[in-house]
Amino acid sequence: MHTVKIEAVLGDITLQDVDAVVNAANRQLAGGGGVDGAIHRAAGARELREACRPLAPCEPGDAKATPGFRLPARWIIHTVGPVYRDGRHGEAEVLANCYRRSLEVAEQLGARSVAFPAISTGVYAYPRREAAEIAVRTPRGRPGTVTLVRLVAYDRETWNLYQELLGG
Ligand code: AR6
Repeated sequence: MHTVKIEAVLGDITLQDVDAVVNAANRQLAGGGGVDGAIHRAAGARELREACRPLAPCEPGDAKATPGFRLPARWIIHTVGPVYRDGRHGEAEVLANCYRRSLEVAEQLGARSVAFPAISTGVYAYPRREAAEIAVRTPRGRPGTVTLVRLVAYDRETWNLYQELLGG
């Protein structure tokens, strides 16, 4: 049994040299803005859209995999985060499910290293600190074949939160 290492980096998820990158997608898996747009552009928008079409819809908290196409990563795991309202509509549970399900799918693929963006903290307006707590806590101590979880912050505030919560 391996213990999973959790690390935080500041950077662009499309450049991560890992087995699988997670995408913060929408239910239709149709591409969009933010990290979703960046992943679609970098992977190859046409191929990725075609690969996603038969997998849609993806419910919030669930995750589905496609090839990584032109990304350094071999797979893309598309998950759909919660739209944040007031924290009383099960948002935390759905966000934790995104991390949990993405790791399950990674296991099924045989991926050993997985990079996550800060799911739901952009357009979906999840408060950064609460989201970072879930991102750090959910993969912790998880048994299985994934040995590296890399939390990719795109802004310094998120990176600082990850460092603080990881005790770095
Ligand atoms: N690498 C890593 N992180 C990034 C990158 C990047 N290249 N670009 C943005 N981020 P968002 P959501 C960060 O809005 O809130 C899309 O249109 C960004 O700073 O991408 O889950 C989908 O189609 C933020 O911290 O995703 C959905 O409709 C984080 O990624 C909707 O947005 C997530 O921001 C999903 O919204």
